[in-house]
Amino acid sequence: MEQIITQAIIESYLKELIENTEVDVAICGAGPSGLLCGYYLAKQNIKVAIFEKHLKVGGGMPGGGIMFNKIIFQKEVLYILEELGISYKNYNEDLYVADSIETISALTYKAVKQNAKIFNLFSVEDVVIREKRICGVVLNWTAVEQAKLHVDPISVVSKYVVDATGHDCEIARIVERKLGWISIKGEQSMWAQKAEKVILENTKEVCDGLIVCGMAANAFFGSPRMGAIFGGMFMSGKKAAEIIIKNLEK
Ligand code: 48F
Repeated sequence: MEQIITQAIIESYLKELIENTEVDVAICGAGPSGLLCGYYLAKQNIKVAIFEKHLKVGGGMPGGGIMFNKIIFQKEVLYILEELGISYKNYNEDLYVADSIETISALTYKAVKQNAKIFNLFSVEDVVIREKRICGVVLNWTAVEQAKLHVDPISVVSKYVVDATGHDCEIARIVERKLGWISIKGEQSMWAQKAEKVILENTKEVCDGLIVCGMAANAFFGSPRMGAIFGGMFMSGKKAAEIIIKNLEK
């Protein structure tokens, strides 16, 4: 019995990992923007793998504001909450409150059910390049990174890479540091209204093959943070997917 359990886990995991060594889109980070992007891509039958360095998915969403697990949405994104089956309550004429655990659970479930494949405990430590294009991610186990072990990584090739790593825009930083193809302005201090307004405009392809979305997009372009309001995150993840869908159709 025990060896069968072991074989089933190893065999089924390796099969999926091998199947995902070449994907249309590699998303770095399973926070709200990365999961939304993955959901909308997978909904269009685009092959997408999401690599998340932590054990748990969700990024900054489950913690709500200061660990009060409530999050805020604007009315413009209620149609997305409804599509995902997330309940919400009206707070005032513009703002709505949702449960952060319900929201991240529903979003994760819907993304996975659309066939976005999530690999947790994988850190993206570098990118794959050809001439002046980003065309994949270099991965190692997070445990290897944390233990600072000298173990070589593996690679996944893709048509597009999405940096959805949040405030640190880790993937863009790698490209800036190693390749010098881009220049990051860095995140500004809190200004919720402005941050929510500019995040959509900031969600774009910043060099061939690399799209920034979510808080990584604001950090990239020197825009402010916004705290536990998530309308911008949702719209940004959706826009990143739309940019890629349009480009893949060309
Ligand atoms: O930080 P995170 O939630 O980013 P987001 O989707 O949403 C931001 C909000 O949570 C919040 C906010 C209010 O709206 O400002 O902060 O932009 O999720 C980023 C995910 O990326 C993972 C990280 O563990 C987190 O789950 N991540 C970061 N670096 C890497 C990574 C990496 N190098 N490889 C893989 N995953």
